[in-house]
Amino acid sequence: MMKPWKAVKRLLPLFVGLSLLLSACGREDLSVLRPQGPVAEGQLGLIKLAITIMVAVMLIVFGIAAYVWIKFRRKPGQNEIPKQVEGNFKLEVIWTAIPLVLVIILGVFTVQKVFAFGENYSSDKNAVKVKVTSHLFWWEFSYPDYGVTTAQDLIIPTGKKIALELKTADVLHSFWVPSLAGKTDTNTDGTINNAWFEASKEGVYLGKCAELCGPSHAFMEFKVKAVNQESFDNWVAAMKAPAVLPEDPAVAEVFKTQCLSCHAVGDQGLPVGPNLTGIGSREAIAGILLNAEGEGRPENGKPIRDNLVDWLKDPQGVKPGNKMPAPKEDLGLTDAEIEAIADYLADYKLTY
Ligand code: HEC
Ligand SMILES: [Cu+2]
Repeated sequence: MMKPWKAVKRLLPLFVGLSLLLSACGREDLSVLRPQGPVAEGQLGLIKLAITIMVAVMLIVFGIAAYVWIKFRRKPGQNEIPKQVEGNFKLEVIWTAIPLVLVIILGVFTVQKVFAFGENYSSDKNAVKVKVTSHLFWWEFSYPDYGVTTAQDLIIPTGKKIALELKTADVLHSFWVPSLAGKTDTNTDGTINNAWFEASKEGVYLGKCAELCGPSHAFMEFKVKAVNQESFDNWVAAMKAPAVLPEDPAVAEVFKTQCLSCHAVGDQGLPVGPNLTGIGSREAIAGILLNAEGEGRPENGKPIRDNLVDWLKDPQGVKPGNKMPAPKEDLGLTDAEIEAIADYLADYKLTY
């Protein structure tokens, strides 16, 4: 037989590996354990309540079991079968009633939160309404009350309810910002899901698509950037300003004919792909190439111009299966034109 310490030594790496795996290797920005707003806080509260009840039940049940194993062990020389007991009415009532009470406690708090967090605030005057549309593999955010549309970075004011109306443009995706709220699916049957959240503090919160949707599902990231009310108002005003186009007329012409057939900047272009207004101020390019100037995780980022060049030279390399044609191979741009457009987009910043 294996000695106990040998078994421990063999199993230790497994347990270390599993605990790393279960902690998602330390992606703190994707943790539900660091809530940054009331919805995520309430959801974490439910997790804590359930875990507390489960741990208490485990301790009591395992404690009684251990007591029984030791107390009623077969003693040396004891050969007769012990007295058989069954059908103790009092005990059976107790162990039916206790779990019932526990389940009722869990149920009452859960149902209460499910209704509170499923509340539709889209006609609330104090809430900021945002229409979220998921696309393979990017996120579109439009603000019907302000007449602006953006992509990848959802800009919100702190301390306000954000009333989300979620739908998809293609397949099933799921909207998830772990530090602000749980997941909400974007349905394929045309129905709209409502959800809301609120960010208590300014900051950049990582969001992810939480429904396997295709080859670049894992790259379908976005950011929620919470700013103060004044910055938010400035951002809206800057988004509504007339479009800024490349200064060089030849570059502007290429950009208008080859890019504005799918993208919009300011009041120009078409909304097939992500809106590019003020893309120079974004946290990331295509949601996944982190910009060094951004606030998200700058230590991992590259200068925005380099990210734009990486994307424009090989969009399929960055996000396999995405719907953007390759500027060089498919749209016939030269390297010089691609770099000129990258310069222009990197400089297209919004002050807010
Ligand atoms: C056929 C439509 C189409 C054309 C034409 C097109 N794009 Fe795109 N573009 C897209 C789509 C769709 C995406 C989103 C890809 C993804 O993230 O899955 C995208 C993404 C981008 C992004 C990243 C956007 C973001 O929010 O981070 C940039 C930058 C971009 N395109 C620039 C260009 C430029 C410059 C041109 C012209 C040379 C161009 N695109 C032409 C469809 C198009
Ligand atoms: Cu998705």
